[in-house]
Amino acid sequence: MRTFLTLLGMLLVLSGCASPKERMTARLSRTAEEGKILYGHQDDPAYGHAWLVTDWESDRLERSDVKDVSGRYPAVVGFDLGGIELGDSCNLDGVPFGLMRKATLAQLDRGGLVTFSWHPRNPLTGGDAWDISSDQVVKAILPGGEKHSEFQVWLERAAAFFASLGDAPVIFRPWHENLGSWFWWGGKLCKAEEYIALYRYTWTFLTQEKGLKNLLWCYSPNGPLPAELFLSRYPGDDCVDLLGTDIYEYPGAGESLRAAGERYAGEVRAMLATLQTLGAAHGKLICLSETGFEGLPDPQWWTGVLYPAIQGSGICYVLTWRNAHDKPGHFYAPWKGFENENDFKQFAEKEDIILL
Ligand code: BMA
Repeated sequence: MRTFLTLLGMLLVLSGCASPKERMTARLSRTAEEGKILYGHQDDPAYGHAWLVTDWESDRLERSDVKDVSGRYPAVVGFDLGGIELGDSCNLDGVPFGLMRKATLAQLDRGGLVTFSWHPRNPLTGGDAWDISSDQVVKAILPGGEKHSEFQVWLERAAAFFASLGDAPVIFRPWHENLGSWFWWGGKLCKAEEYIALYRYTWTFLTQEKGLKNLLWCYSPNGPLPAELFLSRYPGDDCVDLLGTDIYEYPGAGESLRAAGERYAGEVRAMLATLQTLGAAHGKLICLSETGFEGLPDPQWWTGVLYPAIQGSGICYVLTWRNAHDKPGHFYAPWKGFENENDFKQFAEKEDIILL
C-alpha cells in the first residue's frame, strides 16, 4: 500500500500538480522506503541547555544544541501550541509564537520538517492540560456542550496560527498520548466515541471550515500498546496521515540502566512493528513522535539503545523531547560539553539517520 502511495506521490510530484502537503508526504514516504530516519528535537531553535533566544525578531535563530554537538541541525523540529488557545503570545514553556513561525519557515527552507503538538489548558476547569479532575471536559467542548463555543474560539486561534504559515506543510498531532490518563482528553477521562468526535471535530474545523490544506495529521497515542488498543480510539483514515507513538525510557525502582535500556528498546521495537503493520494496512506513514531518556544517564543511549530500537523500523522520523533552558536536568538531547556527546555524534553519523 505504501509503495503504491509513494508511486502515486512521485507521479503527482513529477507532473507538477502536487500540493505542498502531497510533496512533503511523498518525500517522507521515500525517506521511509529508503530505510532512512529523520532525527528531530523539540524546541531546538528556541532554547537549549542553559541558553535561550531572548529577541527572536532580530535573532537569526541559528543556535541549536544538536548543531553545537554534531555540526548539523535536526531534520525535524517540534513545537508546542499550548497557550495559543488563550491568545497568549508565548506558549506554556515561554516560546513566542512569532519565533515558532519564523523558525518553522526557516526549517522548511533548510529542507527540514516541523511538527506541532498541543498542550492546551483545561477548558472546563481553567487548569492546565494535566488537570484530570473532571471526566466531563471532552463532552463539554463537543457540539451541544456547555463549553463548545469557547472551544471553537480556541480552535480559531490555533487555525489562525497555521494559516499564518501560508502554504508551508507541517505535521499537527493534536490530542496525543490519549490512551494514558494524564491529560484531560486521556483514556479514563472520556469515552472512545467522545475522543474520536473531538479529533474529528478538530480536523473538520481546521481543514473544512478554515480550509487548512497543508497539515499532515498525526495520531499518536502513548505506547507501547497492542494494535487493538491503538485502534480503539483511532479517528479514521480520512483524518490521519501519520501513525505515531510516544514512548520514553523510565528505569523502574532498582532497575539497572542496562535492563531499562533493553526493556525500552524492546517496547519501541514491538510498538513500531505494530505501527508498520497498521501503516501498511491503512496506507499511512509511521513515526516515533516523541521519545527520550531524561538527562541521558546512559552513556551509550544513542548508539546502544535508541539506534538498535529504530533501525529498519520503517519510521520516517524520530523526535526527542526538549532541552529546558531553566531546568538543568530536563534535557533529552546532548549539548556542547555534555560528557557523552560523542555517542550522539556517532548516532548522527549513521548512514540511515538524517540531520541537516
Ligand atoms: C513536558 C515537560 C514540561 C513541558 C511540557 C510541554 O513533557 O517538558 O516541562 O511544559 O512537556 O512542552
